[in-house]
Amino acid sequence: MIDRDYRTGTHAWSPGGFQLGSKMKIEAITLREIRMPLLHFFETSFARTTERRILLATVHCDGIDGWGESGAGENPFYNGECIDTAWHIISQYLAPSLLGAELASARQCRDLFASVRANNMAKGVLENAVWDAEAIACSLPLWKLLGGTRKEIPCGVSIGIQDSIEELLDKVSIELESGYQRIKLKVKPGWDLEVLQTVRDRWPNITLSCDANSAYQMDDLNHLKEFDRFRLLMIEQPLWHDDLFFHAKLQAQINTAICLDESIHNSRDAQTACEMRSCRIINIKAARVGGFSEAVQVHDVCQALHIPVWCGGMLESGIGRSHNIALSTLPNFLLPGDVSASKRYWCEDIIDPEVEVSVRGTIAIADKAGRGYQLREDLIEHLTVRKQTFKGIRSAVSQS
Ligand code: OSB
Ligand code: MG
Repeated sequence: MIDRDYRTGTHAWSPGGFQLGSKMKIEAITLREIRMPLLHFFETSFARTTERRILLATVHCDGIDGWGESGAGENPFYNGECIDTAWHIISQYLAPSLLGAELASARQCRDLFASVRANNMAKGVLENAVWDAEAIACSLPLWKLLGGTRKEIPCGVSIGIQDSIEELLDKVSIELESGYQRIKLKVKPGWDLEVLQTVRDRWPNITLSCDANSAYQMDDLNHLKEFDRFRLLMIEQPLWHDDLFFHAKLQAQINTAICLDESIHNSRDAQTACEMRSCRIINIKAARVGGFSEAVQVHDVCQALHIPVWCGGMLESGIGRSHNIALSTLPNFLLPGDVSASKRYWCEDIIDPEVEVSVRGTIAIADKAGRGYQLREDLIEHLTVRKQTFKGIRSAVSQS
């Protein structure tokens, strides 16, 4: 059992742990950008994405390579970060702080990065790469190192805005046939009530939710009240990306549970949102909160306050996807996550095996050490358009 105290961040027992006195020395860090075209465009209230530009980081320590994926988008539209800001912050600030460090646990990354404000996705990709390495060094599955308990996780899908309702209905029906346990529809003004009504009429009993990515304002209160008739599991982030106060006002006036995504950057935000009743559900993305350590703390705060959580996604490649799966094994991940099969997004994923979802809409958790999925390094190399290795303090040894 792991006994976490979320107020102090201390652990009574560090799972796995290194042998007494042994530490991981961060000898070098490699950043790379890979490009992966999506099989189908993904449209939210803020943008349509057709090709991902993905930032991957590798930490090289004691002969072990740990990998992380940033989650940052191509543009600063979901939050204030994007791949290019993350690259800048890592190369100028975070990599120099981490290089040469001797760490007893990946949790120590937070202290090393504390002088840099915000930029959670830049911090998270490095911290998660260190967790990835730590799991291998401890010969433990990453999910066990994080404190996970599930051997199987429930999966949902997030379906973007389509060019027509007919195309959306086709997509929903394919995902339901695949077994997914929850359908989430992206909504925005003009793509909401009619769409939800059509889907609800056709499938009266499915678990349905929606995600507005901050597309509404308090002036839309009467409009948002109309969502109640669709018996949604939740409405995700209806209002401003940086708001807690007005979400609490809104939650008091609608029946549908609000789930917060963009507004939650750390465990204090989670506690504030829960205590203010800004939401009844929280979506956790390790990327958005700056890595696994904070993600676990958000989980623990919500668990203590009886707020269920689920794992969000950022159209990740197999590395981020495998990390999301590991996180989803923690006990308070009570609702199906946006953690779905590789083949929904990619013609080929960069991990082997690819992530597969059973006909019951679940992913089985591997008992292997580390992330549980091998990397296809040749494919990663082939997809790489930019790469930089940092070794020693502030010296970039190679750039291509
Ligand atoms: O709000 O959850 C979101 C993708 C990009 C940016 C924000 C979001 C999303 C998704 C996709 O909903 C989830 C997935 O990876 O399938
Ligand atoms: Mg969301």
